[in-house]
Amino acid sequence: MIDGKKTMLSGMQSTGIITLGNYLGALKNWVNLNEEEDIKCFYGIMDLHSITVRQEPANLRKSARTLLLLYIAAGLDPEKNCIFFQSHVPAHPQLAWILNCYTYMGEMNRMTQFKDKAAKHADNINTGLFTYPVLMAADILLYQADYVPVGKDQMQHLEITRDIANRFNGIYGDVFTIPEAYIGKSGARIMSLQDPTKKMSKSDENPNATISLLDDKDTIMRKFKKAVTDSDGFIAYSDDKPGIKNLIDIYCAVTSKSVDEALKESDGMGYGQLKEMVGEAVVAELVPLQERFEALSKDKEYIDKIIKENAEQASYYANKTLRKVMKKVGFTELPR
Ligand code: AQP
Repeated sequence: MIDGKKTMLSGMQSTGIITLGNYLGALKNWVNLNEEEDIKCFYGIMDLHSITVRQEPANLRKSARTLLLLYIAAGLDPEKNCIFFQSHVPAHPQLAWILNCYTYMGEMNRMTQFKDKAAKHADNINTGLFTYPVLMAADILLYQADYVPVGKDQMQHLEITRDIANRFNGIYGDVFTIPEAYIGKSGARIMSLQDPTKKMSKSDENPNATISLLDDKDTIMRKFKKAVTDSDGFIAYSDDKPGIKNLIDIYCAVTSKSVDEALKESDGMGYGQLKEMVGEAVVAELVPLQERFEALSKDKEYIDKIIKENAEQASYYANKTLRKVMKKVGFTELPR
């Protein structure tokens, strides 16, 4: 709770350009929250999380700024919401260190995302990758978040955040708000266009598997044309047909139509026509966003101002919580 409003925190890692999956599963839902006057929203550009995987410095810098621009171009209002770079608020790693000391190895060992990510980056299984759920807990708890919008894949992280917060509160009194999952209107889970049994991920090495938010019209249409489907030759919405199901899910998430409506519209179509219909809907959604992105890219002064003001705002709230935590733990206050 901040200034009498419930608070919400979310964010994305700034690692490459975000995908249609990140957009439909998260960002588009956040934009809908603009309307909720009684929720104060914090959105992080989670660059500290990005370095759990080796990053080229210039790319990391560029990805982080691009992500900020995409947040705004998609419709997040930076005057109303606090949109900040995680690395600009040192309270994040400071609280994460403290919380590390209140988190058990056994708990971390149970994190399925660590297993997945470790398998993906077998040459660099660093301790940051292992403990990043604790940094995520710090991200959430610093802003006393009441809500965290989560997909199924993130539920385990919210659970551990709640466990750590409850443990800490149990020792020191009510320091942290215990966050709850916020279930948005559409919880679309978008799958890879090349392997529809796997989620669409910005780090996928096959560029045809993902739609990047900055892909141009021809690239989007070409990628949909190449999307893997099946050899049945008929359109149905079923788990047995993950490629077709994914195309329909994308269409519904982009147009806000129901599955029934999508099936009616695609009645009698071949797979090629369905892919074209979905591709065109995605283009219609992304082109205006890309135009806003282009315009924002040219306004360095405005973006710099947003970065600075929001870093100050985020730090103000985060430091308030951190000071309380440090006092409770027993650290010596700096004499004034
Ligand atoms: N395919 C997806 N469908 C729906 N939602 C998705 N999200 C990610 N992929 C899909 C949601 O996007 C938000 C930001 O995710 P993140 O950047 O913190 O990390 P992630 O979940 O690991 O996303 P990626 O794209 O798979 O990143 P990489 O490849 O870097 O690991 C989250 O809310 C997530 O649920």
